[in-house]
Amino acid sequence: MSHQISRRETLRRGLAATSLLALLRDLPVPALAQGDTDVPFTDLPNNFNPGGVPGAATRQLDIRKIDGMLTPKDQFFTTQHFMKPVVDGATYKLKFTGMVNKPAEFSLADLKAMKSTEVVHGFECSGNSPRAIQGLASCGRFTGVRLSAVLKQLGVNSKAREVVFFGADHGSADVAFRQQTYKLDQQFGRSITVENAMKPEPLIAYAMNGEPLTLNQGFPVRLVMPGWYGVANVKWLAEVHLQEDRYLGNYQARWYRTIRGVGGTGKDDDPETQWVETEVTHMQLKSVIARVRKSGNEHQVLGFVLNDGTPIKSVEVKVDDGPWQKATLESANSQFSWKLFTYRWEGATPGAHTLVSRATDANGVVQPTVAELSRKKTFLEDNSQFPRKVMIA
Ligand SMILES: Nc1nc2c(c(=O)[nH]1)N[C@H]1C(S)=C(S)[C@@H](COP(=O)(O)O)O[C@H]1N2
Ligand SMILES: [Mo]
Repeated sequence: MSHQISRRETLRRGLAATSLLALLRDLPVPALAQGDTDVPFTDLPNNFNPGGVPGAATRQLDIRKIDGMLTPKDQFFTTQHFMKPVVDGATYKLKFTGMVNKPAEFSLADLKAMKSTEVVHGFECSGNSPRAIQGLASCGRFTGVRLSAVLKQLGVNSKAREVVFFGADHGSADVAFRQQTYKLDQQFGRSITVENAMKPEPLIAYAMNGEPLTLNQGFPVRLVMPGWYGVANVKWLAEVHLQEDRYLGNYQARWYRTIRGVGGTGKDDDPETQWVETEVTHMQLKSVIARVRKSGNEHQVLGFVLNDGTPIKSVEVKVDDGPWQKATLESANSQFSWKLFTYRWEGATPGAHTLVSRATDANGVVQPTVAELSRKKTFLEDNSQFPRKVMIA
């Protein structure tokens, strides 16, 4: 944690008792001044958010409300495949099974007694897109135990290659085998390689933004995979199972894959085109303009970047047919947070305008345009540039 962030933390804690906190929450974004107004987007509805209905099946974040690094728990996006399981924290046990030298069970108290680590983790559902007004994304500060520390403590059999994470949730789902589709009860499960499990990032998390996880967030315990798409972050974590074979569960092998055309013409039956199928793992580089604010005679554009944790080289904003202009990355950003950026839009003239952003990472990867992404068949991992229309009064 940088000196700056810990200073912010101190400040935040010091203010905790005052009503100022709501305004200053984690502070990365210039605070709203009196008389500031939001410039409405004219391309997509401005009332899309189903609202913070407690216990609702899914919830999108209204990205126009982003005003700080951390998304409050009652706004944090949420989605899942089945009914949310209500787990009793008092009797909860997290099981480690399969190819560990010492299979074990941990209560919530056991986990909380172990050395804790924090990570600010911004992530999106791999199905997030313009259609969802990019509202299947949020950022939280998660607290938990390093998965690698627990695995080292239990000892991993040298033949183990996969670590499978099962949620407590299950339900009936279509499971396809060749021409046959079965309706089978499925427990939600995802896997990663032992190599990835031994990295320092994966966290067995029991808190977000300093409070216990909510039901939506996977109470009492979830896996946190910084830099990975939402689906890898298994909620209501019940069992961690180590095995030698690849895990081929429905939500690992079939539901979360991407098909892209490489070479040739890209026509479906073109023998020169190679159709490459990949798993949904790390987040693809994406930037999104979330809100536009009018402050006096100036306009301020605010947005966020999501990616796999590679440092960001630049974020640029383009107004209408103008040149790409550098946006400013906020100092509170960290490796796995979403990266907030602002852009001062000077000389905005009355009338309709189009704004779009693009991110470039330190490896030279540039966020693609819609056209550049057209060779991706399946809808997941849509990280295309997202133009927005606004009307300046
Ligand atoms: N147990 C369980 N974990 C799950 C899921 C699920 O259906 N069951 N859905 C995944 C998907 S697809 C996403 S996008 C994220 C959403 O996390 P959130 O609700 O905390 O935003 O949870 C992931 N973890
Ligand atoms: Mo998702």
